[in-house]
Amino acid sequence: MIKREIRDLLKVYFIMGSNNSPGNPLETVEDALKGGVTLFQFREKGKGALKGEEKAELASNIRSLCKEYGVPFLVNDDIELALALEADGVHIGQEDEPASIVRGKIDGKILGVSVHTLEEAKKAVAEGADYLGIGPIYQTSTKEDAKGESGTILIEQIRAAGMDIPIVGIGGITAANAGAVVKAGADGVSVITAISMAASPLQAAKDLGTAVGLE
Ligand code: 3NM
Repeated sequence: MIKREIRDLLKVYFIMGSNNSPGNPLETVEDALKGGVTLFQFREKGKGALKGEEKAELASNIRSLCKEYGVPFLVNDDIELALALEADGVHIGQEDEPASIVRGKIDGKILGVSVHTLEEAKKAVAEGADYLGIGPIYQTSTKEDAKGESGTILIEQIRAAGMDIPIVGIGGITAANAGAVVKAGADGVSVITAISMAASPLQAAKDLGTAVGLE
């Protein structure tokens, strides 16, 4: 996939697992898809997360929904699940399998890598990342082991270093602060709470689209 397309996919990037949704997770995801999210990541982690068959079944149902709405579907960490579901890609963190190994396993699919320093960013690019996830930009309580909020400094450093890799910001992002993340040099924003916990995930997705300048 060419960089231009990935940049567009990152604009309103919705991440969710069953424990992020107060109601039926499939209904939440469908509402968000109707609201125009541009990319979806299945992230089944943390307290009460589903495992085994239940996890695979939910992932498969969401995968089908995303197909229906023409939105690419990524899986967090679980490469085997991603391959089994013919997902469009995988997102990994620094504590997961090295990007270079994952790249070899998912030839042709999208590879996203979370980075926290300029060095990690350079390494991820060299190892074949298609985009970088940078966060937490703002305070978040969604990820149990999240680092302290760092603002947009790293995004600015990466751009100042002349790197044009697609970037998405994450952590505590809402329609109110998403514009600042894009202004700092990100191509888009990824959110859990701002959509999954919204009274209307559809409206929340639309509002984020407007905030990042989506036509
Ligand atoms: N990764 P919310 S922060 C999944 O900093 C995740 O890498 C982060 O959830 C990182 O939009 C985060 O609810 C949680 O703040 C984002």
